[in-house]
Amino acid sequence: MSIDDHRLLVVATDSAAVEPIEVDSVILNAGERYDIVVTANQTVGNYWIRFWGLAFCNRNGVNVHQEAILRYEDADEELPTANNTYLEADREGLVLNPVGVGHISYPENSTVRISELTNIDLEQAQNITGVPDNVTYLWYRFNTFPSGSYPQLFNTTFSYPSFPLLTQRDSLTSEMYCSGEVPSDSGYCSDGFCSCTNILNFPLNSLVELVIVDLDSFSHMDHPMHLHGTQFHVVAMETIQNITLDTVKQLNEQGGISKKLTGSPLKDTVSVPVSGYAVIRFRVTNPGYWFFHCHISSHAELGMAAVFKFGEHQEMAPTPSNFPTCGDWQLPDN
Ligand SMILES: [Cu+2]
Repeated sequence: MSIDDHRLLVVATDSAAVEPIEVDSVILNAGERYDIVVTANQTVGNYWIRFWGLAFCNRNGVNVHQEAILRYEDADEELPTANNTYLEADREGLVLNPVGVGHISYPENSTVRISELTNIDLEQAQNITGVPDNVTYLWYRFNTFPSGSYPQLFNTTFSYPSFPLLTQRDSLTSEMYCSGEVPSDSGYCSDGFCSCTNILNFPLNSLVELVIVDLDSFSHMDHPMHLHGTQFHVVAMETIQNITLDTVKQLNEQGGISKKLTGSPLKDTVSVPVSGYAVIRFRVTNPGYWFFHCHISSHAELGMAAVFKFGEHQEMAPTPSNFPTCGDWQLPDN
């Protein structure tokens, strides 16, 4: 997203203030939000506000673009004179939140990654310093089966539970879900395709470090991973050539990932670098079952998701008495 002849002062993302940073364009992956301030300091006139589709919106000759008009007071009611083609929207200069690093060539020093932003929202900031109580490597890739290609966390497709986990948690039994990596000879897999309701446990008040790793060599896209129930700090992100899970694990265990543990930006959706990783940290304070998923709707629909269980059942808000349950709705007589 960019505005002709104007720069964008980004002041917040995903509802948390950041140290203002002036850029020429910002890339919004699915689910992300940015607050920007625009100074109308140009000649009175009309200027294109340009939206340039990437990933799915820039494939097989599909070049989605859209424009709006920034019209100054006293400007004529006419269209801006500049062309408004797809390629015209490729704004030069500094871009915040680049996608496809390693696949799209950006000029040197022309990108700012989210992890380089600085949080100034002290009210929402979490204390994430110290040794995490829990370090989880959450990795994904596309896997191809006779029925098609699936973006899978832990080589496993999330299957949606048949009832809401929070309000009907007493009905949940251990054979209804899996947790993390699933053995390929388990009952959740057949012909190499694994599917289950994946629930990861995080104790209340624990400090979690989640290392989200993209092992994909199929789609070359940055997946916007979105967590419900809490914001998180994005403390590091990087692109790695010939990435493997072990490389990232070793790097992290040997202290080879430099992390911003104070002042790192708060987000609820992080665009994970393709063939790379994002390290996020958060403090578990909001008991419940919370959905974690790729915010590209088709990927979430295909099961690129997991559920985070924060705290134990008795620590979660009680279900109101007579609360509706799945399947108890009756068709009215008429
Ligand atoms: Cu995705």
